[in-house]
Amino acid sequence: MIAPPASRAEYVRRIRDQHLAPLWDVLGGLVTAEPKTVIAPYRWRYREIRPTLLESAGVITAKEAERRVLVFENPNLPGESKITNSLFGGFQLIMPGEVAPPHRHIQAALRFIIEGNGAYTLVDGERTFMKPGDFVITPSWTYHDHGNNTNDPMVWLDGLDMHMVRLFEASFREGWVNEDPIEPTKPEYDSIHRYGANLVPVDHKHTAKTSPIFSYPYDRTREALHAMTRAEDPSPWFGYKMRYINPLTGGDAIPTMSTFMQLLPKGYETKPYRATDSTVFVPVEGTGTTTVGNTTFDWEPHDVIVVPSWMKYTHKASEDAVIFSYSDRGPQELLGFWREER
Ligand code: GTQ
Repeated sequence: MIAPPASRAEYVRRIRDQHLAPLWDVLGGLVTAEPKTVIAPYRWRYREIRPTLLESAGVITAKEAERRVLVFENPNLPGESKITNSLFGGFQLIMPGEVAPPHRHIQAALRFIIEGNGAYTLVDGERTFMKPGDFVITPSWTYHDHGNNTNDPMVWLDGLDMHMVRLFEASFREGWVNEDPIEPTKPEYDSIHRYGANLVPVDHKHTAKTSPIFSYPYDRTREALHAMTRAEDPSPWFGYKMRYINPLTGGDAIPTMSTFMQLLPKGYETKPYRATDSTVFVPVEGTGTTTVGNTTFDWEPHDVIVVPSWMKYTHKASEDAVIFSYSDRGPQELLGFWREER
């Protein structure tokens, strides 16, 4: 028999030397009865941050920066490059004549186009030209660069799954042979022509986890939403809401991040809703308000709003509004974590 310790506190102090700790002191904080979020609800106003973003062009070139991005830092997590606990968000700026040099990484990226018209991102040898409202993907481990041959600055939202990759300590990154732009090896829009017409090349073997389509242009998304408004009543919780999918699997376009676009008719107010996926909303058209807990944010196009996990929220549209959003719902669903309450 081992003699009982002098006290619990003495015991706990002693086991620390063996790199052991008592679960009974931390269990309540680890296995909570409901989701506890560290994320603050927040809203960035594009009107306020746009001058700051454009100013960055005078601070550093896209080439020097590799990616000239202003990172959205959740106010509760300064210095962590997190817009939510699992997601990265930032606004990337490419000025006329600039190229952001080629590289590839395990981290997948989504691009949601904010401002400018006609700069390109090249993914896997294929150039996609970007317009506001387009949703563009960069699958894991595909070489990509971005270039702007237009006369205007180009701005898009970057969403990356880098904090999930970091959690698993699974990051790899490689530069291209040099910093020059990659020469396209495929025709422009090849992927959307090949896979975006409810057709698939007969010999295609689907092995990639990510959508074979690199660009989901806004005009098609918008048309789909408006068609829904003519066919049915809005959902009390979402208005008219669509999820971007990989047409070969029916799953998310990017397996680690879910992406959505929704339409709220003028005057429409959604009923309180919450889910375990902290979500980033980016209005594209219209104005309105989002209430999260007891905070109400008014918004207009290109603002960025964060709604934390399991906090009740409602959206209200003052005019017909279209809102893009992204979250970690997909990976939560795959792992069996995701829940919602209507
Ligand atoms: O465009 O490849 O916002 O690698 C952060 C890391 C964008 C990109 C970001 C990146 C990129």
